[in-house]
Amino acid sequence: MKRLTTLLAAAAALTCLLAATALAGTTLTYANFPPAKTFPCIQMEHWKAEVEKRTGGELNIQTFPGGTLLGAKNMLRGVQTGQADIGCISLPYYPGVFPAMSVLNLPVAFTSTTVASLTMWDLFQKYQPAEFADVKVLTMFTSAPSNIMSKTPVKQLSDLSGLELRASGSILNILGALGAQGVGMPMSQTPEALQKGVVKGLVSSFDVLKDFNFAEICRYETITNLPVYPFAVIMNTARWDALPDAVKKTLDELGREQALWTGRYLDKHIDDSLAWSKEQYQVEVFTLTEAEHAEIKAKSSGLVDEWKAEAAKANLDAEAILSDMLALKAKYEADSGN
Ligand code: 3IO
Repeated sequence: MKRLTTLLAAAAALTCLLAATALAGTTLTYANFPPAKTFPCIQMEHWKAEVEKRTGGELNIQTFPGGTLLGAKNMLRGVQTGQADIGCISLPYYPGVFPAMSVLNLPVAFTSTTVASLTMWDLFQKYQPAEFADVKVLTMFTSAPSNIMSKTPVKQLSDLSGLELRASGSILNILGALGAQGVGMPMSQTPEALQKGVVKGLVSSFDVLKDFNFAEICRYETITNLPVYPFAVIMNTARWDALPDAVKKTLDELGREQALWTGRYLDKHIDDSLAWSKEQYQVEVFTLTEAEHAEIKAKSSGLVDEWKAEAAKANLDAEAILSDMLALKAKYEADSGN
């Protein structure tokens, strides 16, 4: 009898718990690889707040910054298999996996994160490339154009000779062509690599000077306007399919808005970060001559052909994707209000 009472009590408790869960709606996990104050996590928290507000609490998001649920390299697989419901990936960490959208990583001289992020979103909507077929894409955005942050001054291109710099994707090839020693690794491993001296600097956007405190160790910054890093926020397909239609609609409506919000946030934050670094650590900023920019361009041009060849192998219309990207870039550059 005592056993039966215990069993009934347990059953009642379970029923209450299930009812409470139903009332509170669905909770999805969202994994991210870099620390909480970096821009991929700032945009994650903004998205979470918008989603919870717009669905009236029907959908809740539990965020995991700093690789606490999935790291930079197992993010894609972790979302595909459902270890996390949602994850944020930097596409250059997956060479060969995203032949279409890696076009955003080419040296085409983006000057604004907002322009690059909206260009990426529109291009994805137009082509819906097969490389994302087994996940649901919630939003896309890019980092700001990449520059050199280093422990020793890079005042001119010849200072790059043999210099070990952390990067990912196409920037590694560009560094090689310029005589530097590109070292490929995710951003989340870079603090340790800089500390240990495995690398003497990195090539990324200036937000990281403040958000990772890289300004302390990398006192020299060189404006190079190298490619942006494209990102995607992806969701497990089965979890997406299980969402109510109204929730799906809300999330779909947020896709472009989130790309725009993130672009604007980062463009502004780049300026804040550089100003903070000058004040806090008196970092020096070097600019290159026009001839040096021309040299970078000339030595990077082969990358576009390499990308085209890779895209063609994946049965993509490379010429169309590239020209559409450049047209979108020009359109958004002309439209300052975006
Ligand atoms: C980046 C990645 C993680 C956190 C902050 C960041 N700012 C710019 C980037 C881009 C980058 O270097 C990368 O590896 O994705």
